[in-house]
Amino acid sequence: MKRLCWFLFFLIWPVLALIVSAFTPRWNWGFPGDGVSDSPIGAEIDHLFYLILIICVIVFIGTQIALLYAIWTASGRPKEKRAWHSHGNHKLELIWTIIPGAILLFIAFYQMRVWAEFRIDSASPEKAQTNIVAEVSARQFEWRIRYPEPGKKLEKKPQPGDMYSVNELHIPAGTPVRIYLRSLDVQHSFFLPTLRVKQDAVPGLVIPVWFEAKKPGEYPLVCAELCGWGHYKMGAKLIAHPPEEYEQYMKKLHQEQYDDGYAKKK
Ligand SMILES: [Cu+2]
Repeated sequence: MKRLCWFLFFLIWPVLALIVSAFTPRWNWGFPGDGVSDSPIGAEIDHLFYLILIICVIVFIGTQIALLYAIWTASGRPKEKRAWHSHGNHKLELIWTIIPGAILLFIAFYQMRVWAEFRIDSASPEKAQTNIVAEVSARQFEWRIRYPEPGKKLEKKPQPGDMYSVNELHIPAGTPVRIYLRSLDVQHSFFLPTLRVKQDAVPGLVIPVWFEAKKPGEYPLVCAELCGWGHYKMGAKLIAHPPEEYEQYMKKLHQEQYDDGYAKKK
């Protein structure tokens, strides 16, 4: 009876894993938003995620079955004969080193094209290299954004006429854009979950990141690195405007931060 109870207890998990992996993608439980239609690399990132998920499920079920087999067969034997010692078995050591190594190598090569598209200039869309819309500086615990003056290019150093905002990143929709990502203190992570974009912000580095919001709308921007007690406060917004509206918004922002302020001071 005891043997059956343990057997059933360990049997529940692989069965649950199978049910969860088979049904949740269809119910859209797994991913936030619709990465496929929101972002140009969304479908490929999701595909990689599912591939790794399938490999993990197969390995998990395989190890659980081995465990069930061991419980079932060993528990009927006398105590001193229950365990089987494999120490020093070179064949086994080779098998369980080569198989995981081969799986990791396969994943490493399989994802190279997507990684290059996201991280390497020559493989990313041309527009993503030139359309630099803002500098995003992470700090405990907010996102500070710097935009160039309308009609000017963003320089790496702040310029007179630059515009600033906090926790709101405005971009034009339907076109690849690039930001310069920095951190002013500790390590943060720039994460647009619905667009499947994640990049660490590292102190001392200026990291270019490109992405595209295919449709206008509001998308969550969060920090994905536990960066201190107020990490939870780094919930911000990415706002993708239709292109004409974006131009107007930038002009309005410039007016608010320069012309109006200047007029009021006078
Ligand atoms: Cu953070």
